[in-house]
Amino acid sequence: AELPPWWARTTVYQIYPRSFLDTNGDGIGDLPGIVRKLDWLRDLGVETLWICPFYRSPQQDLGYDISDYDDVAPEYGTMDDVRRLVDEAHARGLRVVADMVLNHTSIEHPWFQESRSSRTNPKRNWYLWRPGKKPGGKAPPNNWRSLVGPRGWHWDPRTEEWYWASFLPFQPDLDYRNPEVQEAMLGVVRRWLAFGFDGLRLDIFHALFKDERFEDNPFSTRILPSEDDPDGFFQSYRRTLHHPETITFARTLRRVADEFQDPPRFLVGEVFGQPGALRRYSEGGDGLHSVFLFKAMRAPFTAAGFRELVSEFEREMRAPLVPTWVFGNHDRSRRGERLGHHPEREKLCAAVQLTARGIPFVYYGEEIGMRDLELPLATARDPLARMYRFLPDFVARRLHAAGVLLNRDACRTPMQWSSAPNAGFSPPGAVPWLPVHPAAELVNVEAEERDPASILHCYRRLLRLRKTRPALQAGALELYPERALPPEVLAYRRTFGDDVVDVLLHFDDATRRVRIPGNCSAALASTYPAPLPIRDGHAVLRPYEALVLGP
Ligand code: TEU
Ligand code: CA
Repeated sequence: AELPPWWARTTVYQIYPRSFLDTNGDGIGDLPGIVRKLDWLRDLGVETLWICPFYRSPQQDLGYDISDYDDVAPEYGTMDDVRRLVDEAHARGLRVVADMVLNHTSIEHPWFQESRSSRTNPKRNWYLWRPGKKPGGKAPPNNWRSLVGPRGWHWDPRTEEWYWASFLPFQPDLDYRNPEVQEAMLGVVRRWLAFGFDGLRLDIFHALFKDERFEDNPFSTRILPSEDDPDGFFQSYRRTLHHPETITFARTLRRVADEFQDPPRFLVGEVFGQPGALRRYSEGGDGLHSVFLFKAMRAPFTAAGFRELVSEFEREMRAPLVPTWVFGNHDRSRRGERLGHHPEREKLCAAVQLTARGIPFVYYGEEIGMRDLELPLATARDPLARMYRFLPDFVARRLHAAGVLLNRDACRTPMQWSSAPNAGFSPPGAVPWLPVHPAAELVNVEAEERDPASILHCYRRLLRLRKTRPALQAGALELYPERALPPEVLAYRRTFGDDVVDVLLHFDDATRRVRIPGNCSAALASTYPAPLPIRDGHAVLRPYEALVLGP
C-alpha cells in the first residue's frame, strides 16, 4: 500500500503568535519567538505548524481584521522574519500553514475605505452594500444576523446604505460574486503559497457566499443557535452560510492550491455544522482537503460518547476523506476546563487525538494542560467580550452553558514556558499583553519536562510512536464490538498494509483487568510513563489509561 500525501498523515500544532514567545520585551509574542522555539517543537514531535494571522492589522480582532494581506504586523516582525520562520521550519522537516481570512477585511483596508467613500467608487461593489428595506433607509435590508448574535447589517451615514459583516462591524464581508474580488483574493492565496507556505487554514469559509436575492432567513434569533441544534442553526443561517456557490468556490481554490506541488499544498476549512453537512466541502477529492470537526469538544467524556463520535467521523468522513481532531482553539474554552483539570483525562484525550483516524490539531498549551484565565469582560482585548458585556444576564448564562466563551482572552494567555517571571514568555520586567495564568508556577514546560508522567511527555511518546507506525498515520479504523470489552473501555484497530495497531481507551477512574480484544499483545505505549506488562492475554488498565498494542 502507498502512503497518502503528507497532509493526510500529519499532526498540527496551532500557534497564536501574540501569545507564544516575546523576544523583544514589548509584551507581545512575535515571529522571532516562534523561530526560537522551532527545535523545541520538532523535538515535541508535531509535524505541521498553523500560525494564526500575522498580517498587517489594526488588531481589533487580533489579526482577523486584515488591512494589508501582503505585509506583516510590525509588532510581530518583518517580512524577513516570515521568510526565516518558513525556511527554518522547513530545514527541520516541519511544515507551515498560514491562516487566511478570505471572508472579510478590516474596515481600515484601503479597499473598504474606497468602497465606502461613494456609491459610484469603482470598489463600491467589492463589498455588500444594500439600501434599507423601507424608504428613508433606516430599516436594515433583511433579518440576517451575524455569526455572533446581533444583526450583521451596518448603516453607513456617508452614503446612506448598509454594509454586511458576518462577524463584527469592523470586519466588512467581501463580495465573492464580483470577479475582481475573486481575482484579488486568489492572488493573495497564490502569493503566500508561492512564498513557501505548505497550506492555508481558511477562516469562516462557510460564510463566503450569501443568498444573492438577500431574502429573509426563515427564522431569526438574537440568541446564538447551538451547533448541536442543526435545524435551528440551519434555519437562522440558511441564506448566509453553506451556500452552494461556496462549495463551488472550494473547488476553485483547490485548483489554485494544486498549481503548487512539491509538496502539494493543504487547505483546511473552518466551517460550522454537523460532520455530515461539512463533508460537502471536501467530497469528490477536488475541494478543500479537510474541514475542522468541532464535535469532539462537545462529546460526553465516556467510552460510549467517544464510540459514537468515532463512528460518526468514520461514517460521515469515510476514507479517502480525512476527519480532524480538535479539542480547543483560540476561540474556545481550553480542553482542561471541560475535563476538570485532570491530567490523566487530558492524556486520554491526547491518545484519542493521536491514535484515531484523522488529523490532530493541538492548540498551544494543550500539551501542558494550560487553563482558561477568567478576566473581566469590561477590560477585555477580545472585541467579542466587549460586545457580550451588554448581554442580559440570562442570555450570557445560556451562551456560557452552550460552551461559548464570552471572553476569548481566557484561552489566549501567554504560553507557560517556565516558573520564571512572566512564565518565560516575556523577559522579566516586561508586561505581557494578557496576564500570565497564576497556575504557571506549576503548569509549565520546564516543570513538565522533568516529570515523565506529565501531559507533555505523553504527547512526546505518542507523537514519536505515531511517526514510526503507518497504521497510526493513515490506517483504516475498525471499532471492536461493545461486547468485547467492559462498558468503560473503547477499543479500535488501525490497519495499514501489514502494520497493525490496537488501541484501548479506558474512560474510568478505576483500575481494571481486561481481556485484550485481538491478537496484538505487545504494549507499545501508554499514557502512563510505561505500560504494565500484558499477561495471559489480559491488560491492566489504570485510571483513564490509554494503551497502544502491537502484534
Ligand atoms: O471564528 C469564527 C467563529 O464564528 C467562531 O469561532 C467564534 O469566534 C466563536 O464561535 C464565538 O463563540 C473565526 C476566528 O477563529 C476568530 O478568531 C475570528 O474572530 C473570526 O473568525 C472572525 O474572523
Ligand atoms: Ca515582542
